[in-house]
Amino acid sequence: MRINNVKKIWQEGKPAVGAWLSIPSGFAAEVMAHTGVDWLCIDMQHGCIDYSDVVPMLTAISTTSVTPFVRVPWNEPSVIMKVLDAGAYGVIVPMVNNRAEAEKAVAACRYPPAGIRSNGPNRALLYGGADYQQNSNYELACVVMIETLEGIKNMEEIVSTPGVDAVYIGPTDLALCLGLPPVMDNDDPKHVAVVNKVLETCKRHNVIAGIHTGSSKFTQRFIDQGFQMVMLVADRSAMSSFVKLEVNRLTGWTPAKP
Ligand code: 3PY
Ligand code: MG
Repeated sequence: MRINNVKKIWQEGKPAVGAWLSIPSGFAAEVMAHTGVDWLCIDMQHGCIDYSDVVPMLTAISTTSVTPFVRVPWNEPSVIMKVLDAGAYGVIVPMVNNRAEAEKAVAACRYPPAGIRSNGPNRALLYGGADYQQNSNYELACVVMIETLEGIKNMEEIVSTPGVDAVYIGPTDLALCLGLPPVMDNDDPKHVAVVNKVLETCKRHNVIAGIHTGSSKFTQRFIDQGFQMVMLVADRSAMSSFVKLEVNRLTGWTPAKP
């Protein structure tokens, strides 16, 4: 089976830097796959993306060695299984609150007897290779998100759930549940304290710590701290901020009002 490059990076103790896809386009995914990032995540939770968009996006990413992840809309086994069947090498599961929910996510990613995944890896077999079913329980990454008050309270039991490869922080949902504005790159001491606690808990349990950012400044900070799954930039914001920057460089012309 094709190896999971991100898991290899993790095993070497290095950070894997990724980017985020919310635009439903195979071509946009391919462009993002040629930028030097280790992984891409197709966001079915908040991106404008359905399953029929996910498949050509995975196909486009697989023209490169970038590792494809999908964030599923919810902790729903049928959706987790379908994105894995389409060739995702990892799933990111939002808003995981406790051990039972973490176990549910893990079970959907693994074939029996380790889990409950149903057999039918149609595109995954082409991408992963003929021995996919024998090795996918090991190669595929199950990443659960901590970003709710209940998740914070149950951090220890979520992080230590067998089969959880990484725990990923959603900074804006985390901020909201702490009673703060939904700021991505967040310096509020209450926010920083939880982020540090997730990192410390992951380190203690030998689980990869991950976090979403909105800038290279915060990506660098989290890499330096020891996070090994860090999201650097999203397609929508990259497109929008670069074009705005160029628009605002011009003189003798007034930008149009959207
Ligand atoms: C959050 O900020 O809550 C996220 O889930 C990032 O995508
Ligand atoms: Mg979130």
